[in-house]
Amino acid sequence: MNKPIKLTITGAAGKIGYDLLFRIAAGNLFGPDRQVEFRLMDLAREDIQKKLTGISKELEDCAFPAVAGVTVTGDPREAFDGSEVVFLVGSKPRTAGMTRKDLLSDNGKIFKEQGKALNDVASRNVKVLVVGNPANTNCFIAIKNAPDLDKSCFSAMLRLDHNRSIGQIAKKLGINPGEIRKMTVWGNHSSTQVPDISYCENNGGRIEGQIDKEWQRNEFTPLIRNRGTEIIALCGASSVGSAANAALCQMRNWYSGTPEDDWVTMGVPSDGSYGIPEGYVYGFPVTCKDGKYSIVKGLEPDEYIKKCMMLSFEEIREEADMAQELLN
Ligand code: NAX
Repeated sequence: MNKPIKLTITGAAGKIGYDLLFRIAAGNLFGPDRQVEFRLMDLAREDIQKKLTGISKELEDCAFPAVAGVTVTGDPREAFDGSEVVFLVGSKPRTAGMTRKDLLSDNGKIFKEQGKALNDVASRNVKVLVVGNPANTNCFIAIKNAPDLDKSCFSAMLRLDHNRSIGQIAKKLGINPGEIRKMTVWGNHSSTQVPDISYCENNGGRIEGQIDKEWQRNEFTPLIRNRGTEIIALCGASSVGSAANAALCQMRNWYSGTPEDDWVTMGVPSDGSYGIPEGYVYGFPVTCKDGKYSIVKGLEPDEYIKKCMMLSFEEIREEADMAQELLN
């Protein structure tokens, strides 16, 4: 029998962490028979640790066969010790009226400290998915603080944007979302992101020929870019169920691979592809195999998309500049 997978969720006492935890424990990430040793991490505050203890008892009460053990901690080193799969969710969520840039000063520090702890104690093949916002830049900060880990151990979550795009295309065409392949969201997980349907296919062939350009530019793109804000306005809090689902989808593809003839969007350190300078964490189409991701090469974005891609990159560069003191 395989050894249990060591898996950490930070911010496990928060909304996304809580939702994600029970889905993984139920077998939605590795299958119901693959055992997982959970490390639930959140702030070391007494009230929060008490809540985590309560959550760990709830997990016991589910009697999930896949749960090999649960540790509750406020210490990142204990949380990441030997970890193979890590979800960095813990951070402040964006609230109404707050930009993602406002978040950087509060949340960036967390990813510096956790990057260092991962560097020191995590498995050398760890897969770290950064969910906490601003996700691309927090991931960049964590990478810079973990020089002994390969940068391909890290990715930032752009899967919610990817899934939102597929959901809207399916709705527009009146088809099942499961039919849609090769969606791409370039850039930053922010209002500058570039949802690009140019390569999307369904059973009827290329999607582009089935949807007019005007809808794409004037309705679809703004809707996807502003969906997070729309959810905050309606629910009074940022996305939870769809965010936990996206984290699960992104890690599942990374761990188990992408289907033949398809790809997914992940925020990954650029290798210089598509004119995005090396090292910056940017949304790219990727395929995954044997636990590794590779950026899809050879696509030819049109001039309009290229311009939008560079604008989103400029925002990422600006955020990285603002985070200078956290980079080493
Ligand atoms: P919650 O406020 O419900 O939970 C956050 C948890 O993180 C809290 O329990 C808090 O105590 C904990 N925390 C704070 N600092 C910590 C630290 N240093 N170490 C460990 N834990 C710490 O927020 P929630 O709704 O769960 O959102 C979590 C993060 O996900 C936010 O940054 C949010 O902006 C981000 N999101 C990212 C998305 C993406 O697509 N990349 C979409 C959804 C979400 O907005």
